[in-house]
Amino acid sequence: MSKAGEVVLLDFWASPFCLRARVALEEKGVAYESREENLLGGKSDLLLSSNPIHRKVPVLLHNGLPVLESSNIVAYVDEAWPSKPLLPTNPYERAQARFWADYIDKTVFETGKGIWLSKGAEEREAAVKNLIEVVKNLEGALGDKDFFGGDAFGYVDIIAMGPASWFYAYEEIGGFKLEDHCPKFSSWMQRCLQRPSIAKTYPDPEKVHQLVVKLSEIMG
Ligand code: GS8
Repeated sequence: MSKAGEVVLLDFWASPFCLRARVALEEKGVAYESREENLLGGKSDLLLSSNPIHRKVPVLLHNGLPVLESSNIVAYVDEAWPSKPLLPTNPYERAQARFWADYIDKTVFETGKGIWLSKGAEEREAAVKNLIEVVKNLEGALGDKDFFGGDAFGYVDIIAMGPASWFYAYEEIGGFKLEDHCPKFSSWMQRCLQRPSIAKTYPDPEKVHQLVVKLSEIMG
């Protein structure tokens, strides 16, 4: 056991939210055990007892204490293992980072859902347009920087890479290429994909695509 104690992640391979937790732990070099949850077939008692309100993954258990909600987990990991900070130290920059994380949380996954739950070409095109609008706003925040935080990969990059891991599925289902509309965001994604913390934890885009198609059949 490491000095920091036992770290367990209640995980799901394709979850954009679990990806955030895995990347944060990898960035900090924290040894952890990933326990894969069976979200469709039956959640573990540990998941239900540690997240009785939402009953969702990810749950980070640090010495048995549950930390909930992916953005909160990333911020917790940053505080509990303070070397190589993910959030900026300047209060204004921290507020900006939290603003964009909140914007991403409120928009990207839901807007993407509009694509895979759309019925017919018209609805699908409108949903694609909505997602592109959201990503264009993110491109505005990125500006000409390499990462959302500037030169260094940080908090907002982790938050944004979560839902971005489903973009290949959205492109396949929505019949568009994000790169054609948001080239800066696409380059940022490519840069992030080269980071060892992401390369090690990122789900296979084609498998995610197959899962999203299955989900759209179940939920559509
Ligand atoms: C969302 C977690 C979530 O939706 C966070 O952690 O940021 N706001 C939360 N988790 C999903 C898996 S990913 O789509 C989940 O656990 N779903 C199970 C269920 O809804 O029963």
